[in-house]
Amino acid sequence: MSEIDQLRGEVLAAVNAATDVPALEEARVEALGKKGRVTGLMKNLGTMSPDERKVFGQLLNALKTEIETAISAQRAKLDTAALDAKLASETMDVTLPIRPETKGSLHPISQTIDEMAAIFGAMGFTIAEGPDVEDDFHNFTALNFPPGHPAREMHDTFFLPPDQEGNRYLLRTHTSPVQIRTMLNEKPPIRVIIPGRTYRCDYDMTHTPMFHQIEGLVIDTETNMAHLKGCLQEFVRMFFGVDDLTVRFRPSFFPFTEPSAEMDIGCSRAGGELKIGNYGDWLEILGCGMVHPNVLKACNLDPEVYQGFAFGMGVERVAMLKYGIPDLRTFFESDLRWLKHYGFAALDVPSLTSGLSGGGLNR
Ligand code: 2NL
Repeated sequence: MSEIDQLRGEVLAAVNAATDVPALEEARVEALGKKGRVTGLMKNLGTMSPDERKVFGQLLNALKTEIETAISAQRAKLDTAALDAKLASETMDVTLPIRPETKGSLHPISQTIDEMAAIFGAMGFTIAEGPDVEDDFHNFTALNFPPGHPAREMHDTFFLPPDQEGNRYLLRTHTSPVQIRTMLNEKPPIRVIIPGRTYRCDYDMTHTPMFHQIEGLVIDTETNMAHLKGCLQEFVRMFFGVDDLTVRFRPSFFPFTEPSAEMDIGCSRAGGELKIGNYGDWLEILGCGMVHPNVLKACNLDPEVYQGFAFGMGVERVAMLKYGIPDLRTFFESDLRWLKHYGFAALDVPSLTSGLSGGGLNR
């Protein structure tokens, strides 16, 4: 008994006195290592009578757990202290002037979003924004995802720990929750675009865990598929700078639109080079459809009175097509050479009168 108490006192003192990770490891090995003091006592159990072994074994196991807990706590303390020290030593003066030789540039994602905003802005759309952390209602329920729908539980949604009331939060998997918020807060007519970050637990050649979407929503009393077609055809013509660019629609499915479609634009892949234009081949560019009556109802809009269209596209994908960027993952590597090559001059603000881009490439 007292031997164990003494051992406990000495080991815990050594653990708590450790001021760095190697010292802590030394204390651990001395107690719990192969030749450690606790391990040594455990080896003695075999020589004891069954009754003695039971009592002594339990005491040793409890001691072992106690030591392990103390080691973890001390480790956490050392880690925090190390991080604090690192943060304290790595401060920088953000008020210092930039180096005169450094030229900043706009990321192609920002430039692409600005170009889209200029086009849709000229058509009378405004920009809406919303939180990246959303709840089930805005990200799924209001968008007509039924309760058991795979997307809700899909392993590719980032869920946050539930709050005290048990409400589940997540990182939005699309920008659609912002349209829901817009419909709940504003009266039609509605004409908004929503550019922003979205998140899915996925990482490979063509997926990054954070990516950007731009979605659009029009709600009014007479809005129909012809408006959808005219609006999106005009958009791609302006965006790709091809005045007579043709589009085609293929039937598709999204829970939040009915009917749903995917829109293709004309292109050519001759010689392995992608060219946008009426060359006979087709390239998928966005998804769209008429807002599902259930979505309108979830936003307290009467589907007998209001209807509208919505669309969504991936910003990275469209930026890659327009600017010939071959690899998605390079968008987020913050490689200065890449940024210099693909970035845009800060003052090259896209507008329909000055032009969207091109002349402004920092090349
Ligand atoms: C895609 C397709 C789409 C929408 C997004 C939407 C939002 C509301 C209601 C109805 Cl609140 N629809 N958004 C509609 C159709 C397609 O995105 O491929 N995105 C990358």
